[in-house]
Amino acid sequence: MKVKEILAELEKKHPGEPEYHQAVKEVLETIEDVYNENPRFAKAGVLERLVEPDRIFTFKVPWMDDKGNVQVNLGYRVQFNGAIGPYKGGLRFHPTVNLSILKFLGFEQIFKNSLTSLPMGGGKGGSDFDPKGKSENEVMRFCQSFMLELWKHIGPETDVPAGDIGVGGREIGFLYGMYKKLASEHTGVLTGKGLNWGGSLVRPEATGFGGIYFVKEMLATNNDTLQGKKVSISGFGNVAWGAALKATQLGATVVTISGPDGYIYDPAGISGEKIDYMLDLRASNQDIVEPYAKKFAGSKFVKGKKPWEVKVDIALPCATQNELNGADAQTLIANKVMLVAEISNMGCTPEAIAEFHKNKIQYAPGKAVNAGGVATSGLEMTQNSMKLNWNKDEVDEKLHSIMVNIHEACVKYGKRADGYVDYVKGANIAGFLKVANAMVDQGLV
Ligand code: 2IT
Repeated sequence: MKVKEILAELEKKHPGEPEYHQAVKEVLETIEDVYNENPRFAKAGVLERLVEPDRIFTFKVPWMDDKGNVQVNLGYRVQFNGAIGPYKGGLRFHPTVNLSILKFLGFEQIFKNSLTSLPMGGGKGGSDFDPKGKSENEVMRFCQSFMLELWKHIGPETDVPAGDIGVGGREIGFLYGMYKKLASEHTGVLTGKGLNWGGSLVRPEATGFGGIYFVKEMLATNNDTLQGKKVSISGFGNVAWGAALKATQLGATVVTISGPDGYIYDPAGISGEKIDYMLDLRASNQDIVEPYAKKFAGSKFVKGKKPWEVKVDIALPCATQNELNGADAQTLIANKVMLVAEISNMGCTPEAIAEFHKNKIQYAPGKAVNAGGVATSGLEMTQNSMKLNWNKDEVDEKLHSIMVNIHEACVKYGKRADGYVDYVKGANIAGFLKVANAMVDQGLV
């Protein structure tokens, strides 16, 4: 196959997009064998078409701050691949957002959504808007201006955005309100909506819960469980919160969370009111975790460091891309980590993944582990279409069985002769096959 040529071509055509190249490289290298075994993929130019988004919208987002000053941000929506369903994926509001980041996220989303077994294509969007320190009115004015442009390109059967970093229930509310006003309709055009206006139970918890259900399955392959395990988590947002909640429920002790300012080490375990406090920390819009150590005795704040230096059984990156590098992986391995599962998107660098594989550490990538978030978004879309609401147990059961199925698919395509499971390969092949076959079936479009 021409993996090398396709990558070289991509780097030439789109220079300065390292995260995007990283995501594409990982997928192409792991699907090479199945691609070569199916000549119909090459004949249909599947890879050449798959690596380019269907289309990208870029727009200006002007808004006025509380002091009356005009501010201008950039807005984007990347509609990456719609072979198996409407484009689906989150919106990220963060100062680091650029096309490389959104194209990597949109590309990953194609395979993640395919793995959920629900009919959703891949997309992603967002803005370089920084929510840190902004007032609620400023956030609202920004969201309204953003939607004033985005609404032309989305719809419940076309493209269904949701949240990501910097976009939670509050932002989805402001975005939805503006969409509804412009389109004159109440419809499932966004997911992560409030419970009283079309949202689904369990969606807020879903990414973290799904991640822990997946970890449970990984452990079960070695007849092990979460009971008594020491767990480190990075981040302190929605994903970290859901993961801490479920891991604790299943008997693990979560000893860290982190922010851009450093990490919290709490040997007694982050449970109960401490997990609730994560929501207060996030709502304060300060993007720091230090106040946790002042509030809870026995915990400490470690300034400017990542939590991967703490000795644990299980490490769960829950913050952002490339947050765990080769040196971090070596530290974890020296400290006898048994399992690493990304609940953030592309949380580990290629060097870190290589360390885990070399040392036969159980490791699974974000596109499999964190698929519970978008899967539950898919369940929200189903409920919106049927105009009814499932109860908590119904949604949670569906989420659980989706995660068990994703794990099974990873094992099916990723198990090596010695029994070690390459979850990267397994997830990429399982996700790819469905999309590639759909693209071939639908002709050159
Ligand atoms: O990365 C992700 O899968 C998300 N941010 C959730 C996307 C969604 O449409 O629920």
